[in-house]
Amino acid sequence: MNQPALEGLRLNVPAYVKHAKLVSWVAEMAALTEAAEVYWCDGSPAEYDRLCERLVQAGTLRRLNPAKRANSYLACSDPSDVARVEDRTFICCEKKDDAGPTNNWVAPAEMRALLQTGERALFKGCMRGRTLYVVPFSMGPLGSHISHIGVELTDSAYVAVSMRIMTRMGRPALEVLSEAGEFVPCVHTVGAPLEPGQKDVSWPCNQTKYIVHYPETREIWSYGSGYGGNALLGKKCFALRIASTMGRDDGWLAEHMLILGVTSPAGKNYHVAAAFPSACGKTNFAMLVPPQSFEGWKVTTIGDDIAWIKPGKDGRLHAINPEAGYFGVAPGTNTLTNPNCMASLGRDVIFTNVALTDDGDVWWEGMTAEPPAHLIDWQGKDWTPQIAKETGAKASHPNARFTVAATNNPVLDPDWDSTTGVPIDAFIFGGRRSTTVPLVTEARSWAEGVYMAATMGSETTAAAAGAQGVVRRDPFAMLPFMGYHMGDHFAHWLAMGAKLADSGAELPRIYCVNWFRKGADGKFVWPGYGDNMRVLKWMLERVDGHAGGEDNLFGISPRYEDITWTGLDFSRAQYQSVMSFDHGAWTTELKLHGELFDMLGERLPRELLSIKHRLEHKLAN
Ligand code: SAT
Ligand code: MN
Repeated sequence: MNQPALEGLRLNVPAYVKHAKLVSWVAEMAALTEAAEVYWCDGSPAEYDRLCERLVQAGTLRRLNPAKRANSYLACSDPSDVARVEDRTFICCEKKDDAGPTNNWVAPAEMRALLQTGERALFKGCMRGRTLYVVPFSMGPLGSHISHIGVELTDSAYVAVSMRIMTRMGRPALEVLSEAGEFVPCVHTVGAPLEPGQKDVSWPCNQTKYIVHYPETREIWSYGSGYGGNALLGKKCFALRIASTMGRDDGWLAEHMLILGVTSPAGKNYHVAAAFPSACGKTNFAMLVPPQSFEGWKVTTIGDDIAWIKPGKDGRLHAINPEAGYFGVAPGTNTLTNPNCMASLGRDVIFTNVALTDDGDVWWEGMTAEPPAHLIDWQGKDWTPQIAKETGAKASHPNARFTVAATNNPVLDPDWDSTTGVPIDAFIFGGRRSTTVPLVTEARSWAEGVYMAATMGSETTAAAAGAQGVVRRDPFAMLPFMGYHMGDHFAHWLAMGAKLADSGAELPRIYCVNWFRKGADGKFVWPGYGDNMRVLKWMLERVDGHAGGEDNLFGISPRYEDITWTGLDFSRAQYQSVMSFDHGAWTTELKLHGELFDMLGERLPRELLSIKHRLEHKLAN
């Protein structure tokens, strides 16, 4: 340990902290990063208010008009720090082969030299002049057997307050940890040390970024970014990349899935988990309002982004939402697309990279049909509809986000905090595809469902830095979030299914959906949003064994008459255009499945290859 740096640095350990290993790790990290002081977050409301006030003083947050958005703030990031950086994200396991071809890999020793131990290691002195916040958190309901504890050390107060919204953060998490409990250590720095007398900027960050995972030792190290999944380490880094490897080792699943509850008019409860890539409408689907004609049907939210799923005592798969808040995409959200979300955003919200109105409220593209006459855009510049027309300037960044507690959601499921989780009836996998993939298909077996999930493709969005609208394979919507070899993940799903089936349990059904087919006019054909309830209802009727359907190439799809159409004018011709199979498009599609399979090589389960051969054979006939 670097003794001179520790001189004069008090660790400020609260009396309630009893975990010796945690304290010594914090001491070690404080020495490495040369933080000016250490502060332990207790997660109290008073602390949240204090840290927010400090961020207002620093210019990171702006307090919004309390008459419009009570206790809410706007943060505007550095223009270079606006999304996850997939090319700077690394899985550092001992063997390259275990990370697989879909991950960036660096040997742990090499990465540790770069970040921690080398002469010019990036974390050495990276918190000079800043406070190191100790942020203990529980992913999942406190004390649940499916939950796990993490501790994030960060030099960003914005991260600390965001973690309070997004997780069960503070003293209660340490109480679960007790004296010797296991936790995932997460170290985060914006990578912008302050020299004595140096003035801070409102969004400190570094052009150099590293989002690093060591799955074998279950550690996370993040350098240079203060934004979203790069910095709120409980989310993608822990709850998906590290947790997926924990799940592989210990017989459970960590998935990029929303979880919703459905209650039928007869009062029957169902639970569905659905995987979609980032910015493809998971939050909207999780808060869906059934159409007016679906009287008596109710949808409730358990989670909007991540599911941890474990076999329960009853042999069924039970899911929890490891998070306690939503970090959702703002643009496009409005009272028609997601009224429950809009209702959640009235108070206690941190908005990031949306626009500021002249009366101290927020606005984003799509919030209202008519934009305000004048705004300050997310980069602090004047914005008017005229300027937008001339320059194409967006008032809010396309990946602008809101951070809000789940408890603000008016349709939060009563079981959202249940320590035993909710039993899953169906899995849904969906990509954003303007062509080729039909509205909905049910897999004929668990293995065919795994095949659907494995070969999913989606057009890229603004949630990640890089080109947008390009179709890429996004298996299980986990491409950017897998902590190990993708082929092994397919095998893990097949093995989980086989084990559950052996125990005599009823397996969840698996569906593939695509809300995003476009017509010749370039517009979406399917109305989506609340009308997705029509598709959901068909699925649940299938689960109950009393809905019709017909075989298509890769599963069973509803016929026009199998869907409830009351209250929607959607013709057979329109239906045909979202359900149709194009022979040429599917020939290409299967070739692309083949490219993915070739890339995964030896670790691709043979079972998926035989399913592909069967599909090719069917297509040829
Ligand atoms: O920035 S996050 O990774 O949290 C959001 C997303 O891409 O889903
Ligand atoms: Mn996500």
